[in-house]
Amino acid sequence: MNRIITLGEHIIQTQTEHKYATGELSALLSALRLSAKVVNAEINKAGLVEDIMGSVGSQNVQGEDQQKLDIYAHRIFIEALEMREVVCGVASEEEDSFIAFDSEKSKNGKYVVLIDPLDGSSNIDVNVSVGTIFSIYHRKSPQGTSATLEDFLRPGTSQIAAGYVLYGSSTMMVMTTGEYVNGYTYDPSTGVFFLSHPRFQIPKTGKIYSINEGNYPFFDKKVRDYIKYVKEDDQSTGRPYSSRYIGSLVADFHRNMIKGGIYLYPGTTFRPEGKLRLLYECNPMALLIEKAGGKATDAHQRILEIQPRQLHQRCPLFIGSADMIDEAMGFIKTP
Ligand code: P6P
Repeated sequence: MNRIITLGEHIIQTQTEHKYATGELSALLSALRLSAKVVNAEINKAGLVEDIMGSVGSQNVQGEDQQKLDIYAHRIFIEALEMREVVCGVASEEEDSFIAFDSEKSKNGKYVVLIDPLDGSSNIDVNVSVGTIFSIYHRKSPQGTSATLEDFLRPGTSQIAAGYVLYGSSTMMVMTTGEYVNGYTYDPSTGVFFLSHPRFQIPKTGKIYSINEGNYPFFDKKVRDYIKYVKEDDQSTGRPYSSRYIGSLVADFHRNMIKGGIYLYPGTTFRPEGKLRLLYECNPMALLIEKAGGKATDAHQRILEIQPRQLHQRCPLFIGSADMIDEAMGFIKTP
């Protein structure tokens, strides 16, 4: 029988391979692991406990209705990260500005975290999978001082770790802290994440495309030409492809990681920059996909090379199997 490795053991095992590891990143990842378990328990009660369903009547900086569980998840992750005192600050989708932790120990923390605490949360009321997405950097500002905006406005190539939690038919944590992407499946009977997908690789190609075709009239002609192409009847190239769109980035991304596929959230005439946020959605997913052998682009450059200007800036996202991205960029690439 294969030795079962828990997430905690695997963090220690992979971290001790780094000769300068001090255990602080392990403590940070442990805070994310704990928060994922707590949020998972609450999500699984949605529908049973009236007061956690629906929206709170406020909107986040994106102008999106904040769901009760959005705020709950945000609070759980922020508090867990602050408690560990290895992070000097956090930027969250649910807060207009970044949060600089003010304890002396936190100010000495080496890391900053950017997070979408509950992505796809509008799906909770209809029992569809949702997720948490996180991105971790070494701070730029000197230890012993408060976090600054420059700690967060970083290209994705500088991430030292990134990952997501998928609260789905089973709850999984998928992350990279170095060379590989590893997937861990949660066992609710023991309250433990176990390594289930070591050294995750996305298939080089696939036959699934994920896009909200309801926006078709508002896409650039290049995107519309690509969508027409994937729907043509040409068995020699395996077309038409299958359309799969859950409306939850983490769920669509995870399915494509396993089966191969492409996820597209292009710009539109009413929102040329697209909907997804660069820092805590596109960058972490782009790091994961490249480490897993796939590609991620805004149709002009690698997502990871975009130099951020604002905390909540959006960017178009084309992400998935390398050959499918290349095929799509044959239609969509912009100079
Ligand atoms: P649309 C959820 O709000 C999200 O940020 C992603 O998780 C998801 O892929 C996308 O937006 C869905 O957007 O416009 O298709 O409803």
